[in-house]
Amino acid sequence: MPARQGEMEKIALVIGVIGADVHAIGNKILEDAFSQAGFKVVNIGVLSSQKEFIQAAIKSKAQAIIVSSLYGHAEMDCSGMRQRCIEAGLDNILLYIGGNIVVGKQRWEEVEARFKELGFDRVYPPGTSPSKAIKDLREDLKMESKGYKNGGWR
Ligand code: B12
Repeated sequence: MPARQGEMEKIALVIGVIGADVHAIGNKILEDAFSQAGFKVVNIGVLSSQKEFIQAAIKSKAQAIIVSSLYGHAEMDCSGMRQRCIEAGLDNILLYIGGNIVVGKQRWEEVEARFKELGFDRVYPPGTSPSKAIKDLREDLKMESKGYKNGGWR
């Protein structure tokens, strides 16, 4: 039986918390927020490796990987991730990251620049609402011009 049109056309996202990080609560909130915005959310949860993000993205044909990191070690955990995406054939996948991505307080412009250098398309400071990332996804994936009312059906 064919899937309903809306189900067929939902844009898939992979979300998760990278590295040895166990902070689980924000991850559940992000799952709810992206789901309610109409995206198909593949949540790989906490303690996720780069490989697990990439495999989930391949399997789900995701258009974006949304990385969370709360414990401050994101730079180490995300090193080489863009290159691994490319090697896995995910040439154009969007990479977003947010949470508390560095240890302590550092100048945000410098933090953002370092993560852009690592290949992230969007880098969010602590406390950023999921709605900001949803707005950016709509823009970066050109959803409006492609006729998407939200993450789901056209
Ligand atoms: C609860 C908590 C814990 C619990 C986690 C329980 C669990 N299973 O979830 C426990 C006790 C296990 C814990 C342990 C540790 N923690 Co802790 N923890 C917290 C605390 C108090 C709350 C986190 C939380 O749930 N917040 C509520 C949720 C809703 O918010 P959130 O996680 O920030 O997520 C939101 C946003 O960040 C954002 N977001 C997240 N990802 C993304 C991605 C994108 C793209 C976007 C747009 C937005 C976004 O949206 C989310 C939803 O609104 C914070 C302090 C704080 N007030 O935030 C410290 C905190 C995160 N922990 C911290 C630390 C240091 C640790 C430990 C290293 C402590 C230690 N020495 O052992 C360990 C690390 C353990 C590990 N391996 O991960 C630090 C991190 C410091 C840093 N990055 O510089 C914090 C900030 C405390 C502090 N001020 O020092 N912790």
